[in-house]
Amino acid sequence: MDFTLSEEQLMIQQAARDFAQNELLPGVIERDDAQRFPTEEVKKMGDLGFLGMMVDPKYGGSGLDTMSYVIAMEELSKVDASSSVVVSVNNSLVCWGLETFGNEAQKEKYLTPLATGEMIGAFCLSEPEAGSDATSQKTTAIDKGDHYVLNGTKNWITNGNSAGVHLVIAQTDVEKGHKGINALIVEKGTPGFEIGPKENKLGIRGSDTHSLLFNDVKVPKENRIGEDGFGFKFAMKTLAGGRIGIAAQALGIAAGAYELARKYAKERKAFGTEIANHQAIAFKLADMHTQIAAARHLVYKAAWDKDQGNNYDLSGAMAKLYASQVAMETTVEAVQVHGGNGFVKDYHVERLMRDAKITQIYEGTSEIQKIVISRSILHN
Ligand code: COS
Repeated sequence: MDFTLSEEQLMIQQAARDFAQNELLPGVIERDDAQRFPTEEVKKMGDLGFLGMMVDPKYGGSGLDTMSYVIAMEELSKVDASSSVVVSVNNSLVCWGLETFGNEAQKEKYLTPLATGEMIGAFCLSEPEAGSDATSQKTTAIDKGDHYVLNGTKNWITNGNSAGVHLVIAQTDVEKGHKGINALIVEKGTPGFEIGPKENKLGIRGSDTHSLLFNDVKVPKENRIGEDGFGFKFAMKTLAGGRIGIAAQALGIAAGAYELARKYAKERKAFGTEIANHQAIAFKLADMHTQIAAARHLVYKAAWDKDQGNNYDLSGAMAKLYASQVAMETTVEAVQVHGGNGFVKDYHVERLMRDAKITQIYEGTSEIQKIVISRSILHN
């Protein structure tokens, strides 16, 4: 196993770093404050190929590996997790799901505009009573021959209002339990499909999180992904890869906070010297650096597993569990290193601390990751 980055991966890392510094950083505080979606920034990321990184070039993607994707996610997330979550959802949940399990007609119609950033996608699994308990879907997709009729509510949907296409998980046959669930491609604007109010969130406030309401929405049968009843497996397999993207996001948030804390500690003086010369601060930086390095190895290992064609349920869950914990701990300590300045918005670390929290919740809470990990180590 060799984690030395290739020339190409180093170029991608530099391109993502430059984009984050030049395009994301200038408005990031203001977007967070105003809860404004990064529309222009997402468009530019599409132009640069960040929205369909792993998609085959014949569908407009960049044709890169998962390693390149996590490297880019880390760099973007150091600065703006509200923008990087768009990258993560579009790449891992929407494009990957469609490319891996969609048919040729679905790929031609939807994957190309999604991979190029002409439009973005959303992944709609969570419901008011089915977040972690994902098999308890209350949204129904009743089979009417050549179409399904969709009814129900989805909650906390990232890109909820901005997405042009939604992958919606719904129950067709209650008797069959999770084997009666389908995944449907639903276009924004379909009659009966309403976007609910925007959520007012603790973190990733620039991202666009909504509930979605489906009221007798007609979805053509050709928009079902995979065989009848494949929807739950689709969601699980897709989320397993999504977790690697969120682990990389958590890693980036931690690394971004650490870099700010390190710089600040070398500039700020107290008791006649830079605070980095006080062991109380130096040891915090040592801990952060060590934990981030460990998190990065787990993230790279999960990405490597995916690129090798190995099963990545376990390595992805471990990467997400640990990197999100490191994101939380590092950002809290980065605020502490900044003292009073850490508590005000201009220094960025308070935003990173707020943004870190969601990485322990979405695409499977830390408790869900522990279910996945413990089942894997106990039952295999
Ligand atoms: N890949 C493929 N199939 C999977 C899978 C995976 N990673 N994980 C589970 N499955 C399959 C199982 O094999 C089972 O199918 P079979 O009965 O054919 O064997 C089916 O899915 C149901 O699995 P299970 O019986 O383990 O379901 P549980 O209700 O116990 O729940 C967890 C499993 C907890 C892992 C699942 O509900 C989960 O991941 N929940 C969190 C969902 C989530 O991330 N929500 C956030 C929403 S997106 S922001």
